[in-house]
Formats: sequence, structure tokens, C-alpha cells
Amino acid sequence: MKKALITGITGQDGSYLAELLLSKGYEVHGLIRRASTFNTQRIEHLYVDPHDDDARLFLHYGDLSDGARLVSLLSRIHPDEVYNLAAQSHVRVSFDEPEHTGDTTGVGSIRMLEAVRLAGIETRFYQASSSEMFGASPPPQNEDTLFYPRSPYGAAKVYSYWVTKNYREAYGMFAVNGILFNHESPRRGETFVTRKITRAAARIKAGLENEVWLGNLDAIRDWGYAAEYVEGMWRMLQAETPDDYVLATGTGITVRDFLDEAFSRVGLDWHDHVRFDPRYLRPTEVDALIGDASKAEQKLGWKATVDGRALARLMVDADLEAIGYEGKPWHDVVDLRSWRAA
Ligand code: NAP
Ligand code: F7E
Repeated sequence: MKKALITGITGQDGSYLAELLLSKGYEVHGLIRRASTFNTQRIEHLYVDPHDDDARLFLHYGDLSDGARLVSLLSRIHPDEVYNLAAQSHVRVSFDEPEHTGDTTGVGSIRMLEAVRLAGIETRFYQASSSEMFGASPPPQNEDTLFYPRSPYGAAKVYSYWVTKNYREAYGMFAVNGILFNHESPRRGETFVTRKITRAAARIKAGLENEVWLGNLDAIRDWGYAAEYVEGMWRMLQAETPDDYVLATGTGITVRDFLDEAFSRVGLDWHDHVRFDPRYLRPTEVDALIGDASKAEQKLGWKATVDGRALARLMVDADLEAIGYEGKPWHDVVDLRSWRAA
């Protein structure tokens, strides 16, 4: 049985990746942060009491700021594959907490790489690199596009990208960068723009609120579906030789387009509900990210099938359903047949 260690297992991608690896028969270990409240909602459905014989998911307290702990965990677990997904991942927040972002999203990666090296184990290493590294470089962006980060987050990811490449060259480690464009899902954090919009559309439709405050609506993003992207991560670590790959849909739409799609799904006009708040603007914005994932298609056989508009519909549907689960039957507030048929 193969063993994998996932940092960031409680996040959006970590939860889909854990699901995928368990379905492939892996024993999965996850690094979680100690918090005063439960932070494992996204993986609760996967959890089996570790005392049960069939338990294959094991969680360990740890933090990317604590290098000694990472070394001891890696020495003990001996994973065949490590997926380094943990990060302070919010671009706007990285302007408020630049030092913390540098420590987690940047230096945290070299702590993981050093932990692998010092533990002296043979393991394949995946680094969660980001299209934010391209920043101001115009689209379409691929593996050869110049990095021009526009935020402390983007700059920290560039550092992580290069140290991953360096450990591959310096120590012969099987270490790869997945350069992933935006990918979303019903499990996306509520403060990222897609989820903020789809959650608002559902709640406004349900009469739970009436407006949502947003920043720049002109930015273009290449939004794909997270569940498909974790398959691409796994394929990168199954390749014969280590290499870096872009994962993207190849289609870009604006935040405005995403709003159109999400609100029309529930028969609303977003112009009646969206307000502008300059707090959500960034000191430097990334205007347009549209990826060219042809290398991943040719070499890994990976291709995205869900684009930004389909994603908006899928996420609104899930947010409507979630309101139902909270106790308010959503078929009371939405005409089931009309939006299912749409
Ligand atoms: P996410 O939902 O924000 O999850 C981040 C994870 O990192 C959470 O599990 C979080 O734990 C953990 N974490 C944060 N700081 C940590 C620390 N100091 N020590 C240990 N764990 C820590 O992010 P995501 O969307 O799943 O993205 C996964 C990775 O891909 C991130 O590195 C992100 O930067 C990168 N990425 C994401 C996208 C995207 O569009 N989603 C695109 C490109 C790259 P808590 O649950 O305790 O907060
Ligand atoms: O913003 C604009 C905002 O925060 C998208 C992370 O996963 O993808 C993500 O970073 C766009 C930006 O994602 C609001 O200005 C308008 O232009 O959803 P976001 P992001 O910054 O693209 C990359 C690839 C990552 O690696 C990151 O980890 O939407 N926008 N109004 C807003 N954004 C937010 N969050 N909130 C607003 O109210």
C-alpha cells in the first residue's frame, strides 16, 4: 500500500486529494494545525476512527513554521509521496500579513524539502505552485512564461517554485511544481470571489440577505474545478521523470461574467444586489490569467472539462442545497424545476 503525506489536508484541495488517494488504495497522512475549534469539516466524511482496522487516514498536528516537527513526522511516516499544499493562500490577505505569508507560503516549502532531505527518505514531492507567479505577464501563460508576481503571496510562491526546482537539481529529488490556475468548488473558502458570489446568490434568493460587497469586477481568471485538478497533481507524481506543469482550462472570464452566470442561475439580476467596497481592491492587481495546459495534456493526458461558467452553476446549486441542509427547505424558496432545467 502506497503512503502519502498531505500538508493542507483541511483545505479545499487537500480534501479532494485525500478523497482521490484513498479511492486509489493509499494510506493517507495529513498535517493539521492545532486550533481552538474543529477545522476538519472538509475531511470529516473521510475520517475513520484510527483504532479501526480499516482506518487509512491519519492526522498529525504540525505547522509549516515548525521545521523540527516536520523532520520527525517525515522520519516516522516514510511517505512515498508528499503533497505540499499548505499555505496562507489568500492574495488580498498577503498584503495585510506579508511576513506571515512569506514564512508559510515561501519558507514553509523549504522546511518541507529540508525535512525530506534530512529524514533521508526516498519520496516524490509535489509543490503547489500558482498562476499568481505570472502576475503581470500577459496571457496565455505556460511553463515558459516569465514570472512577474504582483503580491507578497505571488512572490512567496515564486520562492517555493525555485527551491523545489533547486532540490530536484541539487539532490536529485523527484520534486515537481504544479502551476495551477484558479480552481474552485463548493468547498472553496467563503472569502474567495467565486464562493463569495455563489453563496451570496443562493442566500439572496432565499431571502437571507440582500446584497454583497465586492471589489474589482474586471479581473479575468481561468477558473476550473478543483476535483479535476487534484487528479493532475497525482499524475505529475506518477510520471517517469520529474517536471513542472501548468493546469488550466484555457478559458478566461471576468468576475462580472461569473456574477452574470451565478445570479441568472437563480433568476436574479446581480446589478440589483452587488455593492462596491474599495477594501476588496488590491494595491497591485493581476489583470488577466489564462493558462495554456497543453504540456499536461500531451505528457500526462490531463484535460479540464469544467469551465468557469459551468463551475458557477455547479457552485450555486451546491450553495442552494447547503441552505436546505441548514434547515430551510430550499425548494420552498426556489422553483426546483426551473433552475434544474436551465
Ligand atoms: P486553502 O483552502 O486555503 O487551504 C490551505 C491549507 O493550508 C489549509 O489546510 C490550512 O490549514 C493550511 N495551512 C495554512 N497555513 C498553514 C501552516 N502554517 N502550517 C500548516 N498548514 C497550514 O487552499 P487551497 O485552495 O486548497 O489551495 C491549496 C494550495 O494550492 C495552496 O498552497 C494554494 O496557495 C495553492 N494554490 C491554490 C489555487 C486555487 O485556485 N485554489 C491555485 C494555485 C495554487 P487550516 O485549515 O488550519 O487553515
Ligand atoms: O480573487 C477579484 C480580485 O481572491 C479573484 C487563490 O486561490 O487563485 C486565487 O487567488 C479576483 C481578483 O482569487 C473580490 O481582485 C473582486 O482579481 O478569488 P480571489 P485570486 O486572487 O485569483 C490563485 C491562482 C491562487 O494561487 C490563490 O491561492 O476577484 N475580486 N471582488 C475579489 N476577490 C475577493 N477575494 N473578494 C472580493 O470581494
